[in-house]
Amino acid sequence: MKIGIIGLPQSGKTTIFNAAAGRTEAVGDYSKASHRAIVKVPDERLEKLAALVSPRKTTYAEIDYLDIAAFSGKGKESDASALDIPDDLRYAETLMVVIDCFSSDCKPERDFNLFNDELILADQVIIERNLDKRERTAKLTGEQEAVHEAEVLRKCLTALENAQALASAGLDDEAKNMLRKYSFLSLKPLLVVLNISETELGKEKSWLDRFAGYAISGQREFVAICGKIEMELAALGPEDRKVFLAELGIARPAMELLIQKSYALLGLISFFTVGEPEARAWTIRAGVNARKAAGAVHTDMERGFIRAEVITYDDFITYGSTPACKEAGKYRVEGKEYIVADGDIFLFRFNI
Ligand SMILES: Nc1nc2c(ncn2[C@@H]2O[C@H](COP(=O)(O)OP(=O)(O)OP(=O)(O)O)[C@@H](O)[C@H]2O)c(=O)[nH]1
Ligand SMILES: [Mg+2]
Repeated sequence: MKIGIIGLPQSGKTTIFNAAAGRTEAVGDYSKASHRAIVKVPDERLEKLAALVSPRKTTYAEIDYLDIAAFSGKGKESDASALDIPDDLRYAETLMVVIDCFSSDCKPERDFNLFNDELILADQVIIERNLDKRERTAKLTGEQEAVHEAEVLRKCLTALENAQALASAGLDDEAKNMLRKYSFLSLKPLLVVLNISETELGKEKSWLDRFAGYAISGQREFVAICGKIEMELAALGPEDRKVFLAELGIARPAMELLIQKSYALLGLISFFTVGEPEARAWTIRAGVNARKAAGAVHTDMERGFIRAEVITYDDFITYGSTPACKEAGKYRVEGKEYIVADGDIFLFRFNI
């Protein structure tokens, strides 16, 4: 999964990137430098499965963090066409926006609104670049698809002109699917990181309450962390980290919290494949069927899907192996429409 870390200049993007990825890139140098890191998603369940089957290789799910300085902080006044939005950011599934809540003169609500305006402007520019051509094609060909696309784009433009993010423009799934090729930023789920100061540790709840009115369930969620401290924690070894976390009263390090929140925001779940060569965690959206899940492993498995053989995580841990689960009657055969449950262990049968 790709997560783009964005926000206004000097909001602490690189600090949060370091905290999330355990890196030590320079912060506070006004460099607006971009960074990228791939991190393993910590996964206790995968570790327990690996301990049981001793595979040659254990492969964690991965998150690809991009730290990108693309926003000016001028909000509506900015020349949106000059905004430098790299393709990498367009391909991100989630945007993590960092808000300065640590400076003595911070104005987080204003900053969030400025940022949101720029997000909306960036999408508006894309539509303005495309709408004329689409409407002309629609008129010329009269093709139903083209007409529909032009209509949806027009509806989006109206929403954006009214300062509304596309995420809250009431688009149905079919419209969202059609719009996928435009990679609109304001349609992406947003995890807002309130970057609080060291002195505000312990008051995360009141920061979250302050922004409760901005949250949109499943679209825009908030988390409050102190980037500076988390960055220092992330640079420590696991043992030292535990000691400091306890001393600071932090329940979960940002490294884990940000992943957990992103998974929840996107409605992601994990399934596992477990064998002697490799034990591996896979990430998919909740509600996906077995055939689609097979496709996450390999497109051939989706195309030639025959059936899925399934053991639940708890059963595998209880009985300790696939043969033991079979003997205990805990081995199921499911068809392509079976909806994957979090923690399912699969063996996909397919033919090509
Ligand atoms: N006190 C305090 N300072 C912070 C915190 N997070 C970031 N800073 C400071 O804010 C400044 C900017 O941090 P960066 O992480 O470089 O910000 P940025 O958004 O990456 O900046 P650009 O990439 O240049 O736009 C640095 O001096 C950081 O030390 C925090 O949680 N507490
Ligand atoms: Mg930076």
